[in-house]
Amino acid sequence: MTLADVVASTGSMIVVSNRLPFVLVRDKDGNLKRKASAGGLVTAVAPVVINGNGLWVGWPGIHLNDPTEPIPESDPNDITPTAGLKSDKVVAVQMDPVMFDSYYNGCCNATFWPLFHSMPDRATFKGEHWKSYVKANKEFADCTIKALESLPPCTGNNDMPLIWVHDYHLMLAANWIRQAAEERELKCKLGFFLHIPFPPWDIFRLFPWSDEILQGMLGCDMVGFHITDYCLNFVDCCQRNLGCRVDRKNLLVEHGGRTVRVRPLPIGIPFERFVELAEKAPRVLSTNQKIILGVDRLDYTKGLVHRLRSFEKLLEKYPEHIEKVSLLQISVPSRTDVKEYQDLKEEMDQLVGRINGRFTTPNWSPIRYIYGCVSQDELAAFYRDSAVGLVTPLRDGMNLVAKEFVACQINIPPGVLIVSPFAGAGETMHEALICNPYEIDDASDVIHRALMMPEDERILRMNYLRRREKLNDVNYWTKSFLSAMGSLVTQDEQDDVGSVTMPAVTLDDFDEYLAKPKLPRRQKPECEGTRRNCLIRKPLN
Ligand code: ADQ
Repeated sequence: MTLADVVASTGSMIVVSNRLPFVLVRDKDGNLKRKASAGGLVTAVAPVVINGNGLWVGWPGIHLNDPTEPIPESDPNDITPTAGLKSDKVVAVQMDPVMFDSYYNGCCNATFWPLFHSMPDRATFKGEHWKSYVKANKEFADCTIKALESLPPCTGNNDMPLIWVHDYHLMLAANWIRQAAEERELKCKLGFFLHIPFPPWDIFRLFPWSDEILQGMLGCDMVGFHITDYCLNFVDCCQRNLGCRVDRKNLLVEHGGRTVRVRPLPIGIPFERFVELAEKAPRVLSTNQKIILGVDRLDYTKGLVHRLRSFEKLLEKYPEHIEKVSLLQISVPSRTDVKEYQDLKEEMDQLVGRINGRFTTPNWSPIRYIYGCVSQDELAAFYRDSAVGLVTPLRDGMNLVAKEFVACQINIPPGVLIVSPFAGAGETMHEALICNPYEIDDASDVIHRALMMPEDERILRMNYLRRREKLNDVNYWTKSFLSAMGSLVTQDEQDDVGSVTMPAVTLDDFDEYLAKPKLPRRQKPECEGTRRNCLIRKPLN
């Protein structure tokens, strides 16, 4: 890769998310080990973090009795406030476990998750959870300020550090980061991205502290959502809750003497990585039956019960599919210590049993149900070899499974994607068949149509879907974020977001970067070349 191919942020990036891009786990001897996470977010922002010599702030996935406990491969004499991580690139947030539980399981998952998915009946509103949420966000804000202080001082607007706060766990942090940065005369730009839907005003206002949430988010210079609908909901709430002056057409909100940009930034997937996986993955399914595939976290927003009922209706209404078609549902366990999720598992187990009991023949079972995590190879093989991808959440910010399914559809003729209009993916993947998960009868007709679709129509639809996802992949998403922040450096003023490429960074590269040992306070890094073509900062270490 040449310098000219590379794009970077104009300043260092600090990513702030509930979780660090790895978890700390204890091995059988009780020693701490780091285990990398392979999520899309990590793949997307890793190149920008590395190129800008940036940092990551987040919870390391474990509560340490002694937050200074070193991990074995580090220098035990080096006591730092990074929970033993000893890295210059990571700020690990540590909290009292009871407070963390109240913030994370209480406010984030029992209040914001259902409320923002427009399921207010499932939401609980407790003052003590809210207090913990406020405290936790303050803690994240303090750690982010420490991270900001550790960066070399910036010289002007062009190399201002960029702080990127993620998701519904941290909707208050930005305002405190801004205030503390101003007090310390530290310059920075602040951006926020919400991975789940932003609800309409009549739902949002049910939350007793909704004003505070908006004020927290408006601490940013730019607030991003997956789709325009969520942006408009947010703008509407700012106007109606806080009385802000807003511009709906240009998605702008005036607050505290500043203008905050609101932008739709639909997330993508590492498309080429999924194509490669699909090309290499050995066949896992040995069957002549057509497979309808569902892949989800076991969560009530994903519409799994409705999906099973639609499949049952399909077998009732269209018995020609009996012994010819199976539903393969892969559900990854999620929030297993929460009663609602345990109840959902129980309901799914019973429903699978009942439908299988009703339709199974000596040579065939209608539903194959895997409750667990599958490897990326296996997942790619399932996506590739299925006739129908069934993505029918009741509500979903985007839904990456729909995108991964089309990336892996490399066989000719390809399969068919069915997607819910209540997922962000349903808004953007126009050539998929749209299916309202609440209309069980209608949904069974859509599945039948997908199973019977002629080859040429399947090819046409899948070609369009794949082309779009390839163009709008996860790197495009990161570049769009940088561009929306005014922090995208390109070779040429004429370059648009799509025409610049990101350097490929493997998870191992990123893991190694994050493990870099703590050094004395850094000086300003040297740049290669003049400001105009100073695309990569030369790391000091
Ligand atoms: P999630 O609610 O987790 O994400 P989704 O976008 O579907 O939902 O991502 C799930 C990921 O988990 C996919 O990458 C998928 O491959 C993986 N996965 C699911 N089941 C699996 C299994 N059994 N084994 C292995 N892997 C499995 C939140 C929001 C979404 C939004 C994303 C990204 O709720 O709406 O799309 O963030 O912004």
